[in-house]
Amino acid sequence: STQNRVFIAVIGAGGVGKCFLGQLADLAARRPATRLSLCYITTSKKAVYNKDYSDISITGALDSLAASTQTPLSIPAVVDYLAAAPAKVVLVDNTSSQDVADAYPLILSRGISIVTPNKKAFTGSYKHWQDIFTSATTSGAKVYHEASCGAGLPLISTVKDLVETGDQITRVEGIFSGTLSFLFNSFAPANPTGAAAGKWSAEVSKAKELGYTEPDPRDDLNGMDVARKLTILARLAGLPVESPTAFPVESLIPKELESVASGDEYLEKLPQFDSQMEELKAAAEKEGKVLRYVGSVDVTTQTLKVGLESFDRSHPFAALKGSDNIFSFYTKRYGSNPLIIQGAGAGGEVTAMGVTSDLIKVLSQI
Ligand code: NHO
Repeated sequence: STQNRVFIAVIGAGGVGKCFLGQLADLAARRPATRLSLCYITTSKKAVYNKDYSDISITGALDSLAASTQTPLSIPAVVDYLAAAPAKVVLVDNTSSQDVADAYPLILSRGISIVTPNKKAFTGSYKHWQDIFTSATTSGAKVYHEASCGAGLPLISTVKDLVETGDQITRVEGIFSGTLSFLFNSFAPANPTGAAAGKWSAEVSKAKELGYTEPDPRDDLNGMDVARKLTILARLAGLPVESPTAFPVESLIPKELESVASGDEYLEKLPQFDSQMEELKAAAEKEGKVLRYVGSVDVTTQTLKVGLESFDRSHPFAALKGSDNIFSFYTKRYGSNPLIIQGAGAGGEVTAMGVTSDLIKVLSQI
């Protein structure tokens, strides 16, 4: 019978995608009542699929991909292939592709559900945001994107629960970037211990060596990743934010280095500008505070901003460790003591967990 069979299509098998496949294999083993049939898997170069929809082994999927001579289908062809499958389909978008994100309204309108950590679809125009959710409502397909903000931390589900139970979110603020969290926790620790903090440029190089930053660290330091995540939370809290560039975002890249050709050249020249960040750090210290890179949305005044702020050493934002994220939700019900969510906000396994938990939600609804 096809009753308890669900087809899974996976686009993207990089850092997050590989971890997701491990979690999917585990889920399939623990959930014998549903047959999770992997029917399509692709990277940007190679694909594996069978025209008769016969199962691709989940545990062998990466090896099959490596050995495959099939190339990816075009997006319209994938949509046709999946829409014709003989049972419900969930598409897992583990890419950061704009092309895939642009196709969400089409994919959903054909009855294919989507789970994804990809921020692009939810940070385009407000009209694209509306098209996504309207298409889903009309066709009955589901769309979940928990890991598009704060990796596996339950942020999006929490915002939805607050809104749907009739609470009013008045303000959200947080440390949205794993990379920037790490940088300020090391550069300006609330409780310095032992080794002195390095210069700003040395901490940026260290973050890159540890694999926290994007290949070009400027992609983290320009604040756009934070602006995208803030846009998503603000829209869920009820604000029709037009785009992640529609509000002030403070870039941490010195003007002189904005247009240097490569990330390597940026890192090479960054020490010449260390005094800028030292001065900001010293000014905060004079008031007994530490610098943190924060995103905030005031729902009441419809004000969004992303940038540096100073916090008392006893503030929860000051005491963060490693590359953790933290988010405070001020609401009518919670009053002046916010609901706080904190923990790892980057990394393959925790991001994949957000995707897998979304898949479990979809499986219970389709
Ligand atoms: P990779 O490792 O580059 O893998 C991308 C895969 O997609 C590759 O297999 C590539 O071949 C495939 N691909 C790309 N375009 C394609 C196309 N058009 N068709 C088919 N395949 C295509 O990327 P990741 O690291 O695995 O990331 C995947 C997605 O998860 C991205 O959208 C990313 O933004 C999102 N994500 C990742 C993380 C993380 O920690 N790695 C997080 C959240 C979401 O919370 C995390 C975070 O924000 C980290 C952030 N940098 C921070 O806070 O510092």
